[in-house]
Amino acid sequence: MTISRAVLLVATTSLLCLTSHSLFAIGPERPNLIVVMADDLGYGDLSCYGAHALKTPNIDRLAENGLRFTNGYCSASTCTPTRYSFLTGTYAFRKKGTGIAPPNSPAIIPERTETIASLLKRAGYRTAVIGKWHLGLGGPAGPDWNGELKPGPLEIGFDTCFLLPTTNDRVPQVYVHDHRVPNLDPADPLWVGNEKPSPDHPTGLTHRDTLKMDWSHGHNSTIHNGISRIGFYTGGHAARFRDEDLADKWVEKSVEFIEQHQQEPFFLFFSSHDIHVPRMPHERFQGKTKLGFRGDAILELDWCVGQLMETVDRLKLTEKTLIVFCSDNGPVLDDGYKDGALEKIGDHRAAGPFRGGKYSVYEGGTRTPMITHWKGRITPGVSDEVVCTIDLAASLSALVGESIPPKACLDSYNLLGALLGEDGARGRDHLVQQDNGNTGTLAIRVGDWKLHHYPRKSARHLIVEKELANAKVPEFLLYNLAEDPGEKKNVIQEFPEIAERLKSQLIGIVKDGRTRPGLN
Ligand code: NG6
Ligand code: CA
Repeated sequence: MTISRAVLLVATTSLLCLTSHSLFAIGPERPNLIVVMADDLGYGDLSCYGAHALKTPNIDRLAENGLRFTNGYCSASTCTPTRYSFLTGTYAFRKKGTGIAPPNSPAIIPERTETIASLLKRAGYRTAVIGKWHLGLGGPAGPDWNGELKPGPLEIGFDTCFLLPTTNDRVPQVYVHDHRVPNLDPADPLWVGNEKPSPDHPTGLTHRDTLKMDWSHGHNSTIHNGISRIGFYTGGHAARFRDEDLADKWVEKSVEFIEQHQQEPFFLFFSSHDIHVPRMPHERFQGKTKLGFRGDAILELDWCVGQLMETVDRLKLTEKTLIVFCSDNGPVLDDGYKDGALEKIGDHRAAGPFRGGKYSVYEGGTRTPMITHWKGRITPGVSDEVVCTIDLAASLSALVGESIPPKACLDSYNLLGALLGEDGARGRDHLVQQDNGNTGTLAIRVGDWKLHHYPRKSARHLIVEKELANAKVPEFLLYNLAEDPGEKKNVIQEFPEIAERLKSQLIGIVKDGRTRPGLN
C-alpha cells in the first residue's frame, strides 16, 4: 500500500469513527429506554387487542403510534421466570430456583451477572427498576429486612431501585429503596417468616370476617390493610404501604427518575404490580369498569402508561425515547381472592383467542400484549413477527452498540429490526415457552407448529381448564397455530415427523445450554 493510500485509509476510517461516534453521542440511536412490564395481563385485556368491556386509551395511543405485535411473548407463564429471563437474557429453565419466589427468597440472580441493566449501564445509561421485583434479595440467608438488602438490583446493573420486593400478595407490604426499607422505625423491627409468630397473631383464618377482601385459596396468613397474604410478618408499621397507593408511587418515583436524567440516556424498567392479586386499585379507579377490580386495575395500569408518556412529552423526549410495553405472563381470574373477576367476566376474553393462561404453556400463558413506540423512528403499524421479552437484552444492547460477552444472555436474540418494524426484518424462527420453575413443562414453537412437553411429574400443570382437570395427560401434544390458534386439536397422530423434529429441536436446546446465535 502506498503512503498516500494509507493516509487516505486512516483519514477515512477516523472520519467514519468520528461520524458514528458523534451519531451515537447525540443522535437518535441512543434513545432513552422505558420497558413497562404489566403483571398477569392477558392478550385480550386491552382495547387495542380487541377488548370491548373496557377502554385503555393510553396504551391504545401507544399502539396506534407504535408497533403492536400479534406474536409477542413473555418466556414463562409465571412472574419470576419471565423476569429472570427478561433481565438475564437466558431461559429460566436453565437455572434451578427460578420458580415463583417466596417472601424470604435470597437474590436469584447472582451478583455481577450480566443483565440488560448492566449492559446498558456499561453503554453509559442511567438505569433504574421501579415497581415489582420478585427475584429475591440478599445473600444465601435471605433478606435482612432491617439492614442492608444486598445483593439485589444494584448488584446486577441498576443504579437505583424503588421496589415492591416480592409480590403484593406476599409479605411484607413495604417498599425497598436501593438497599433499605425506607421509613423503618428501629424500635419496630420487621420480622418475616413462614410460621405464625405467636398463637394470637391475627390471620385470614382467625379474623376472616374482618377482611375487606376475602381470600379463595391460599392467602390466609398475616393481615395487612384488611387483606390477608401469603406468609407472616410483624413490625415495620411505619414503613408499610397501602395497596391502593402503589401505582401512584411507581409513577411518582419514575417521573422523578426521568426528570433527573433527562439530559442523559436512561433505562427505566417500570415494573407494574397491576393487575396481580390482591387487585386493589386506587379508590379513583374502583368501580369504573363492569369487570370488577380486575378491570379497574387495568384502568390503573393504563393511567400509569399515560403518565409516563406525558412526562416524556413534557420533557420533549418523545422522539428520543423507545417505550416497550409487555406483560410477565398471561391472565388468571381467581388467583386466590374473591374480587369478582370470575363472576363479572361476561364475554370479556382475558387471553383473547388463546387457550389457557397464567401457569400454562398454552398460548394464553405466554402470548401477551407487546408494543414498541418510538416517535419518528418506528412506523406505526401491526407486526406478526415472533418476538419475546427475553430478546430485549440482546436487541437493546445492539441498539446502543454494546456487545454481549460470550457467556451472557444465552438465549437472547437480537431482533432489533423486527422490534423497530424495519422492512424485511424477521422475528424468531423458534421459541421455547415454560410454565413456572423447574417442572420441566416446556413448549416449543417453530413457525406455525407448537409442541407441548409434559414430563410425567408435572402433568398437573396442564390443569388450566376444568374439563382437563382429571384428564390423562399425554407426554407430548402438537398443534398448528395457523389453523388452530386456540390449540384445541392435538394433531400429533397426523404429523408424527413434525412432532419428532420439534422434539429433537427442544431436546437439543435444553442440552446445548444456549441458543444465542453467533457463538461457538
Ligand atoms: C401462587 C399464588 C398466586 C400468585 C402466584 C405468583 C396461591 C394459592 N397462589 O402460588 O396467588 O401469587 O403464586 O404469581 O398462593 S406471579 O405472577 O408473581 O408469578
Ligand atoms: Ca405475573
